[in-house]
Amino acid sequence: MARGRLITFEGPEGGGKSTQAGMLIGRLEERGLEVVYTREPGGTKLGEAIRGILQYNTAGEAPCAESEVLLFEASRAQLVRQVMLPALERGAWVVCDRFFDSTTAYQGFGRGFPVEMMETLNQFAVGDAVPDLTILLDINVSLGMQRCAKRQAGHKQQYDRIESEALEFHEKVRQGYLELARRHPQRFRKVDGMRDVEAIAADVWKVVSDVFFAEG
Ligand code: T5A
Repeated sequence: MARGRLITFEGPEGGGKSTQAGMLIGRLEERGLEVVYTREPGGTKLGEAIRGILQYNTAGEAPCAESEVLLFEASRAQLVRQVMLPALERGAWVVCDRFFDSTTAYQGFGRGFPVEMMETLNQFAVGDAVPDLTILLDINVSLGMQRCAKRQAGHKQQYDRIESEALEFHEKVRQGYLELARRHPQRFRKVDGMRDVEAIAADVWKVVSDVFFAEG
């Protein structure tokens, strides 16, 4: 059985990653593929517990910036061993809502930790589980945050700890993603996330088709 494929969605807040991941999975399943959806932080019992700590301080206090990095990596290491590698090895495709590029963008470019250090930690956490394709849903920060605000109002929720960061932080994250896409053109494809859902989904499908299903 051929190893499956790993596709990750990345980008600033509110870019539509979860929406587009769901739509892509539908299309892949229509082709008869087994698809596993997962997300970061989370995707395992340990990872979901860490998600609570990172987003809503469920340990009773906020992690310091260094702990934040290591908690994201711990969640990731567990997800890779418990979910991703077994799925890929049995030939399933894995669609992951955020992966290690989020640490490089948020904790590296956003918080200001050295990007090379984040990449070393990412590599330790994932081993050879490197995405075959990373779709960067690019969105300007104010539109992304407007979408998040609308969703929060609908669910009567508060922003989580990282969403609550200043716009300047989120702008650094966005610029960090654009830099990563420039540095890794063979793996990254940038899609404009500022349009309607169907137009974005059409572009996402075109990218996936070109990368994996092109004739010849
Ligand atoms: N983080 C994560 C790090 O700092 N380091 C790391 O290493 C990792 C892995 C995770 C947080 O952790 C940080 C990043 C995040 O701050 P999360 O709850 O998983 O938090 O949230 P995100 O992944 O950031 O997801 P978002 O909340 O930003 O949303 P999505 O998934 O990008 O967008 P989606 O699909 O949920 O859509 C958001 C809203 O917009 C609407 C949707 O209906 C929804 O209400 N929408 C659109 N509206 C108009 N037009 C469109 N095209 C739309 N698409 C979606």
